[in-house]
Amino acid sequence: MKLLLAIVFFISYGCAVKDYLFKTCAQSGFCHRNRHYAKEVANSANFTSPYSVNSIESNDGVITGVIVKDLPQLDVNIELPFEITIVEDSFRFRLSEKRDPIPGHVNSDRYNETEKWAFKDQLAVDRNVQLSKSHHQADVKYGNHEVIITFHPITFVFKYNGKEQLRINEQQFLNIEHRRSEEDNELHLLPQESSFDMFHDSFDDSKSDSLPLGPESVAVDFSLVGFSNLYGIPEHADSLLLKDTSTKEPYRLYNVDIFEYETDSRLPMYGSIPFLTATKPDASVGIFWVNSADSYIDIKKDTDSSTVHWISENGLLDFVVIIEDSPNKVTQQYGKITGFTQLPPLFSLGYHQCRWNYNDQKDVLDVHAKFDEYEIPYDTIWLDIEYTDNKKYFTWDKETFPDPEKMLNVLDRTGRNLVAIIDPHIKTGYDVSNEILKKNIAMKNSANEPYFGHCWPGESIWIDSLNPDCQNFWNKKHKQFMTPAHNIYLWNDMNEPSVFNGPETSAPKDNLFHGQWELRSIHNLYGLSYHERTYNALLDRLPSQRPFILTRSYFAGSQRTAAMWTGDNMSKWEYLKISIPMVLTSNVVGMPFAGADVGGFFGNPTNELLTRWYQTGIWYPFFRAHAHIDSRRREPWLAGEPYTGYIRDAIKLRYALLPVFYTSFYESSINGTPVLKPLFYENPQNLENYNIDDEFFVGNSGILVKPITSEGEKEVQFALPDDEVYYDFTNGVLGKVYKKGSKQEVGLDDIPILLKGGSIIPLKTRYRRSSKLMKLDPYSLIIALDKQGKATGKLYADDGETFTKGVEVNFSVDKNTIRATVTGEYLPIPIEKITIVSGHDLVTIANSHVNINSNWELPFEFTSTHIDHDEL
Ligand SMILES: *[C@@H]1O[C@H](CO)[C@@H](O)[C@H](O)[C@H]1NC(C)=O
Ligand SMILES: *[C@@H]1O[C@H](CO)[C@@H](O)[C@H](O)[C@H]1NC(C)=O
Ligand SMILES: *[C@@H]1O[C@H](CO)[C@@H](O)[C@H](O)[C@H]1NC(C)=O
Ligand SMILES: CC(=O)N[C@H]1CO[C@H](CO)[C@@H](O)[C@@H]1O
Repeated sequence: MKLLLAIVFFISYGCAVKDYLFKTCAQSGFCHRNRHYAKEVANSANFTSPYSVNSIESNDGVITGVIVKDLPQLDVNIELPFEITIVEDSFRFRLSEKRDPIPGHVNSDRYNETEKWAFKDQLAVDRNVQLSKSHHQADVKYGNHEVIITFHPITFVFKYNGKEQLRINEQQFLNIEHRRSEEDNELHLLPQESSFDMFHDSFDDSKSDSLPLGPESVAVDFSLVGFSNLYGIPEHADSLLLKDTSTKEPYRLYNVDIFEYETDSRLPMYGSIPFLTATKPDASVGIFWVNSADSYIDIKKDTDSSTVHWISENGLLDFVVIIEDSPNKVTQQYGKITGFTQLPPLFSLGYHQCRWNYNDQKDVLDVHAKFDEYEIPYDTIWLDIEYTDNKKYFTWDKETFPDPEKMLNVLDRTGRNLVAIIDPHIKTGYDVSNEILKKNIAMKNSANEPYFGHCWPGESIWIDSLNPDCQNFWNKKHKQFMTPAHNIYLWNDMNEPSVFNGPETSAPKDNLFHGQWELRSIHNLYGLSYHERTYNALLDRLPSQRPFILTRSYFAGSQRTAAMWTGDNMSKWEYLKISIPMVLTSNVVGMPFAGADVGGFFGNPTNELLTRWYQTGIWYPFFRAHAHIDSRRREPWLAGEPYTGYIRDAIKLRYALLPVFYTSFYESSINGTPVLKPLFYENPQNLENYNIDDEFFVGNSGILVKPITSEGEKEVQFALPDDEVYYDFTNGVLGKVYKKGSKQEVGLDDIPILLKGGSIIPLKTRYRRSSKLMKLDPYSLIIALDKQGKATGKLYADDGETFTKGVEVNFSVDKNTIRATVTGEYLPIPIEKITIVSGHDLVTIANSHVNINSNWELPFEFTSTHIDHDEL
């Protein structure tokens, strides 16, 4: 969020700028050591790995065994027990370390609860897995999959449909840094190992982050056979396609409040999802690294394959390998493990108006009224930290917000909502923090005393949201603060956690949480644990209402309960451009409810940039404008004509497309389909699609978009993912067939869109002030026939608010007949207009006044030709 203030804060405390630079791999003990190890192993001709499989057996579908780490200079073997299970049809390997407890307060086990947060509730375990073994190897078979495990040196070779797809530890980078004392350390080192920063973190001595458990990292390599296109592992301000890092910094996953960064960067950001995918025309793989500690990922690409070296600071060596036919199926399998996105309440797919800050109640209601005056729909207005009494969450500033209930009621009259911010840092010295201390549910320092740090309110404590005991308290606080309004929702910011005076802008890694686990082990899932507590609190308050929460920090599994945005961007063209691959990446890894601040957070966009950002932002699954406190006001009407008109048109187009977005989210909530979908998902056969990240589809709707993201752009040229016919659909208006390779002229009012032949899309085109007021509006159908004269499409509709399932309608057209098949129940689906286009004809069946409430058919004929066509 608000980094300028943070900078001022640091400077006023006399710290140098370099204090808040982030660790590079070379400066980070465990990354440094593992890169060093990999290099030495790769360069030594006679390297013999110390690891071997000592035993393996199968018991009721669960395969267990022990890997031994044998150090010849020691008399001891380090025992590393492992388990292999087939979860939701995918292969999971989980390895731990047998350790003797260390006296003292720290939990000395390896952290093994990442799965409790990342996975959905109940995973299906396939008990039909078959194990056969000989002296040197074992063979694991499940479905069309086979894994050959060689005992020494250890390798796993994965075959799918008889073809080799993935090899694990082929490079022998497997490294499990076992428990040892500092005194004995020399004896425990292999010649290939470095002992850099094993017992002391030298990065920032002033912040004195201790390493009470010494070295504990886990690492291994994955060779992807025949794959050179890799995706995922957000969050980074980088392209959709992952890059080779042999001569660069590795990708880092460590949730931080980053504020100095460049695009084209592997630096860590606010969230992390340790899921990497790779695709080629006949197969796709996914690697889900189940670890919530600080992690680095090195990628090396060769002409026809890639190697991934994954390194985490501690925890288990725990990963799931997914191998399927297509990228869609990989995303789906991942969702079967971590859960699919919640279907968001309908309002949250509308337009969100935010800035830091709307100053008072009157300001909020003025902005609210201006939307109607300018006939611009919106659903939600947001309050940043200044609404509180001196940054004390769960309070209102009584002077500026004397009657929040009245304000909420005014918003409610036109179906509008409020989102207020509540962060995990709690100011010291008022009843909320006093109660947290009394109940012993605060994050602790390494001495197991409550940790005090600095954040927006000044001195603060942090709620330990890993502690189950905090839930009742959190429920109670939310109930008190939010009652009785039903149109208020929440924003969870700064939950990396961001700590102004901590190392790397976060808390010290030796801080302690429930179960005596170090922050080091759980760091990347703290944000998830926090927004899940908030989600549960909202459900506790209103059990039948779907909650809406925006979170800045997130982890694998966050999609179940929250939306994310890409943090604090700059009002510059390059940030508009990079927002598309960032949101696409989030969709590839199962977190579709994502967006970037429209307009950019810092600075003042030109009117052209602001207009283009709205025209792009309407496609973000999460569509919110936001601005820094020092940025000039930029609500849509302030730009003036012609810009305000263009922005209004863009927002109205988003509202017309709400049925498409809602249906796409519905599909995503049952099978993980991306809402913003990269072209290679639509057609993995065409290799040209693999590197396109400035174009995308909206779910499976057939809507293909290429936003304008550079200044002064006058024309646009689409890349087409396949040989189907595509119709021009600029600004949502159906036009001619788009001629492959042609350049179209675009004005500042134009949003370039194509509609794929074979699609049927439902729209709601009447202007209303909010999505809630559109509830009973009739639909229009747009039908674009494919080369065979056929089309299909989907609509999902429900009350938009509760958990009651609604109606699913499958539309199809064949042989000049429109058909609808209906499952489920909701209000009838009224249709007022149907437009059908084929390569040669366009017919509009206006005023069709159909009410679909059960299966339905309508024959049609092409009567009028409105379109002047180029050849197909
Ligand atoms: C391995 O090779 C290195 C030189 O590359 C040599 O110094 C070392 O003694 C060799 N070790 C073994 C076990 O043969
Ligand atoms: C973690 O390890 C502890 C101790 O071995 C065990 O009791 C617990 O069930 C494990 N938790 C998970 C999620 O595996
Ligand atoms: C709609 O189509 C999907 C496949 O796209 C199918 O799974 C579903 O059963 C269909 N529903 C109806 C009501 O025909
Ligand atoms: C979409 C977008 O522009 N995101 C940027 C927002 O700002 C953060 C830095 O604060 C960048 O990292 C993102 O790339």
